[in-house]
Amino acid sequence: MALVEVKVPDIGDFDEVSVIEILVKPGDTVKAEQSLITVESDKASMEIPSSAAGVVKELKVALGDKVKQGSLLLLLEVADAAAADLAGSAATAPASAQEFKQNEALAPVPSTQAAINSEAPSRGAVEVRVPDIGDFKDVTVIEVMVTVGDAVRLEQSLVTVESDKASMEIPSSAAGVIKELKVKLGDKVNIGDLLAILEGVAVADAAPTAVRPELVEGLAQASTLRQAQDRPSSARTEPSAAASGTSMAAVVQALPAHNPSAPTAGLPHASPSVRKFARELGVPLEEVKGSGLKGRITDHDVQTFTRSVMSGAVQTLAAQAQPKTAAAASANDGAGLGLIAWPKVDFTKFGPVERKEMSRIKKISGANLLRNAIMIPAVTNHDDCDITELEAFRVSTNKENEKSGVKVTMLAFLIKACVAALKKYPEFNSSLDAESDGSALIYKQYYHIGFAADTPNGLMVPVIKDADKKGIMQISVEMGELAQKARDGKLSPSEMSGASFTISSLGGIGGRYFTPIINAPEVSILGVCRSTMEPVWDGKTFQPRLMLPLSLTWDHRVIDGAAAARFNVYLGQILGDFRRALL
Ligand code: CAO
Repeated sequence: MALVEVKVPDIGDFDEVSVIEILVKPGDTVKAEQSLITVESDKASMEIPSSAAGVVKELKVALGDKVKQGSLLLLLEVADAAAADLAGSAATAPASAQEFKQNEALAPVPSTQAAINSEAPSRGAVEVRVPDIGDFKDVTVIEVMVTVGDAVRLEQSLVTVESDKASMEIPSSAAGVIKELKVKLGDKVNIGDLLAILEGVAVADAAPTAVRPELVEGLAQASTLRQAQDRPSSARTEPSAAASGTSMAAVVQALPAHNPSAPTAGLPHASPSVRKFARELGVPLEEVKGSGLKGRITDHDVQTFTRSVMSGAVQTLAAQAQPKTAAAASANDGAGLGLIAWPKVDFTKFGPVERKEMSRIKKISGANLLRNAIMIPAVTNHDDCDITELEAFRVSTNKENEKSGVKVTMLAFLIKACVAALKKYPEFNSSLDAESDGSALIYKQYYHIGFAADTPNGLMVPVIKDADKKGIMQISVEMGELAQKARDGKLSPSEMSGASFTISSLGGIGGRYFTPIINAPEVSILGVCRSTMEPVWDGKTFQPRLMLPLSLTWDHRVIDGAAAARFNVYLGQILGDFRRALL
């Protein structure tokens, strides 16, 4: 066995191209001509095949690397005889590069295109045809990037065509407005086929060469000459020839037919520009469902996928691979989020320890909290409100009702005050519509308020249904019952579901402010801490006032900071004087 270096073949004048896919890994057995990597310029992509059969020993490139002719791609272990042959076969290995070279040559050929444009039906209208693609026959239109009425720039991509080895975008030979499209998805096209008719053409871009017969003739001759030079026998051409539009037909025909069992078979189909777009957004193309011909992924598919992920309607596989429990989160290496690994520490080195399994509720709520914390662009507004009179009223009410055994809590007032604020600012009582990829809001016309309850087993969120239709006393009673059920672990699923807004009160415990995590798919949550008597300036003197700290967390996709501030101010006004809720 011998070790052979596999390098980037002749790709013409292209200085550097990006490695966008690596189709093999160390240990893989590859056949001669099996695709190893995909490289891409800004106009075309191609797969670079192996020059020999063997076993991949070492990869020398990574995704995103820039490579050029002669760059080392990988080390291949091949049989000795094959290694001996390889030097001789090296000249044919770069053949595939000619395809790429030609693909690239396709894009910037306005001069050749201008020649074709000489057949324009009238001045101001230009026919855009398939440029010189040599003997390459019947390429399929896999993407039409423009529609009638679109204004296009010179060299703006109009359609993407695909052979069995490469896809390429065909640019417009002139600037103008698309008057007619002459191809549709799935059509087979060849050199010279009419793609579109432009009108209102920017004559400066296209006309000068298009209407000069002597130049047209010269170009036509040059084109004929090139085709004659580029017969299969001249599979290897000089880079300069590629740049001037060398035919790729001979080279393409010399390539092996696409092998569906090769590693490329499972790869998503998308044009170079769509791949680039997906990479910029960090979208894993293999998870995107293509709506184009034969499942081809379009720009729109990438946008739709992104919206779905942002709204929470869809999770990427990486997100799904995230831990199902908070405990697992700490064990996870963070790779799914592209984070550095979670520290793994042997705590026994520092002192005695005891390991205890987390409760089932903590594991479940932890996983939900993790998702909500990561996926919601959450902001928290802190504010204080004056509840001096309200607390005095609450205390006196409880004294009057001592015999009834019903204790009115501050939380019951908070629930009623929140209902009033939710009615005034309905987006706080909404959810992103997961069905429409998060591009619409569902405004709830009910007011079911969840409240966080601290239980021995962990955090639970029972829900007071239809809080708008209930009085303070009824809410207080119901809250006491639900809190007790939560502590006893006896809450039914229906008693914990359907909340449109949640309050988390730490008032009975203490603290100043905190940043509660939104309970998705709700879009906001109110955190409340312990009220304290504070000196408040009334314009003349400092007055002792009971101030309640409020922390409102909101989803910035749905709510703006100004709306959040208004919500908090209004909530404070209601708690300061409940008569305002009647206005
Ligand atoms: N400021 C000052 N005192 C307050 C207060 C506030 N904001 N809120 C409640 N209190 C007082 C109450 O008046 C009560 O005092 P008395 O015993 O003298 O009447 C005492 O604190 C205890 O109240 P409570 O907590 O039993 O009752 P509650 O209605 O305020 O709350 C419940 C009920 C279920 C929400 C609460 O028991 C609880 O579990 N809170 C924790 C919620 C939680 O864990 N949130 C964090 C979620 S994020 O991890």
